[in-house]
Amino acid sequence: MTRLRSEDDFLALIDRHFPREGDGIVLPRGDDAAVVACPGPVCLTTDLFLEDVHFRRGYFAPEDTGYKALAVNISDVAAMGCRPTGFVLGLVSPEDADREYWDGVLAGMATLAARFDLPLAGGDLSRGDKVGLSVTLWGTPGPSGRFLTRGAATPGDVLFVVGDIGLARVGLTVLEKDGPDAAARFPDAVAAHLRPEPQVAAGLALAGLSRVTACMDVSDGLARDLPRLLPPGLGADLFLTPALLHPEVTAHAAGHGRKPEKEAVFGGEDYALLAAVSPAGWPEVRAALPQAKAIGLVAGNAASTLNGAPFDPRGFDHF
Ligand code: TPS
Repeated sequence: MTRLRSEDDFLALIDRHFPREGDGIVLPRGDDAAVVACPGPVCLTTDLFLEDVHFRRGYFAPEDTGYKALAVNISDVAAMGCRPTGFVLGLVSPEDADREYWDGVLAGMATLAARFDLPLAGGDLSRGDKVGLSVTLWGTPGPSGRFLTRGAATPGDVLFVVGDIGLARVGLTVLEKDGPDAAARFPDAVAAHLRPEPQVAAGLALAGLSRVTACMDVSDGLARDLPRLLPPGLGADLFLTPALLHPEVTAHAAGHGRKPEKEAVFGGEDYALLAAVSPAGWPEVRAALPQAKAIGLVAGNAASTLNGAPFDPRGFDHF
């Protein structure tokens, strides 16, 4: 175990993983505040990633920790139909998180940042009782100039997802039970939990389709997030067949005597996109994104159904 001796020591480690120069960086890291170029309106998001609230050191490799802290923020920008363009980073380190630990965290984060050509514009460090990462990320719209928002769906719109729902929650459940060994039996679920893939290309494509009425990323589970997508007073009729679900979701549900569609909607941390499109626009969505899966229709009243039966939205809540 090599201790990080000082703040300067930590900053030097960050410099080893993240170049100071980058697209949009007007003043490289090191001054009191960052100076970045904004070509026009940007979307801005922030998400905390805290030990024992959002992850456990027992089964998150340091590289996975850095990756996911950034990925969940990129997912928010993707859900706005934007591409991520830069970020700042706050880190909290307890005494027992050594240089090797942070080297891994920063390496995992830097790999993802490099994939999206994302410069690190600045940040802050502190000692604390547990590991904590705070990422603030901004992004710019694609060629359409449009930000994809929530709240503009209308009755009859097709609801669809891009990405797996319920899979990451299965990953969390098996990791909490079996630790890292869970990957042997549920490899995709564990990967979905540790390393969610932010749907940037899909979000940009959807922003270019004018018949897409609303979009968000699913972080608290479909049941809890769906009401947040829809305008007040509207519900949804969801139709979820096992064919729409990942085989590891159906297998896990079967092993616990649960219905697979319930396992899927009461999940969490999917970081899939959930969106609505007018019926005439659904073929365009399918053509642009063959992986998009229709899961239901926006209903004219607030009562939602799942495979024909009424269901109460609920999911994960920190409070
Ligand atoms: C140790 N969990 C944490 S955050 C979240 C969920 C479902 C949803 C989005 O959160 N306990 C541990 N690890 C976990 N991953 C969870 C519980 C589950 P936010 O609203 O902060 O974006």
